[in-house]
Amino acid sequence: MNDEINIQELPTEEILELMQEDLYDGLADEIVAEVKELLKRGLAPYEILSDGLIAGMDAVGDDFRDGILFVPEVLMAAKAMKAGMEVLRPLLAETGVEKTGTVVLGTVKGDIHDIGKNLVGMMLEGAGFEVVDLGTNTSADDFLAAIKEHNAHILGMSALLTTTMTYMRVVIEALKEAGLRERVTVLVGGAPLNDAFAEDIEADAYCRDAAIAVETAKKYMQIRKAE
Ligand code: B1M
Repeated sequence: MNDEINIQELPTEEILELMQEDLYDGLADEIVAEVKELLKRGLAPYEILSDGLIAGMDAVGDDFRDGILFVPEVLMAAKAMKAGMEVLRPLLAETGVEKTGTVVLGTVKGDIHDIGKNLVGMMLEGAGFEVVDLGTNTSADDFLAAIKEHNAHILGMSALLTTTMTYMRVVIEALKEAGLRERVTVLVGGAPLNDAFAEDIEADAYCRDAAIAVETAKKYMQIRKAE
């Protein structure tokens, strides 16, 4: 607990370090106060995300893998992360730019990890995309129905487990069968993926993080417009 710490007196670097510890300890109120303090100091929202929240979540992931943390603690950390992201959401999504295109986004079937996917959605909205977020545990049928209903330009799929990333191939095969594959750009992301996997399942691109997802989505929209 950092009850006695007055964050206003701490240098920015130390607040970022404290954020990583508080995220690890699942302290949502403290995370919210720290995010607000850093914004007051003029830090860019994306910097707070990567150097504070995501860095903290990386440490959680390492200790989860090594059996030091268990699901309840990781859930607390995820809750604290989401609380911090909620403060940043309007800033990441605030641009007022013209709609760039429509993205159907979801975490694939069998997988309930949604923090990275939510971040990608927020950043895409910030870049002017309309985002149809299908949530987690999304089946191929649900992806296809949403693509048709919203006339989507891009399908974004997220998977955090080696056991669920393979479902992306199932979705891409279903797109082909439905005659939709040429119509939609498929972008995939999530910690266990890489370029080779994306190529193997015939996705258009692998996106290592949310910023790259936005960059890649914009690039494909430009290619479409040029065609
Ligand atoms: Co899970 N979990 N988890 N977990 N969990 C991992 C993924 C794991 C790597 C932990 C570990 O062992 N080190 C491991 C997977 C191992 C593997 O498959 N090889 C694991 C495991 C094993 C499990 C369970 C099976 C544990 C169990 O029950 N025994 C279970 C599975 C449940 C299920 O899905 N069926 C499980 C459960 C959970 C919680 C529910 C407790 C919780 C999820 C809460 C939630 O999301 N609401 C959780 C968490 C939090 C994690 C870790 C610690 C953190 C994930 C995260 O949010 N990262 C994770 C360890 C890790 O990744 N280091 C772990 C922060 C986030 C911002 O990053 O999601 O990578 P990330 O997103 C990035 C990029 O990847 C990219 O951009 C994002 C932003 O920059 N990106 C995209 C992601 N999706 C994209 C989509 C795109 C583009 C880019 O579309 C265009």
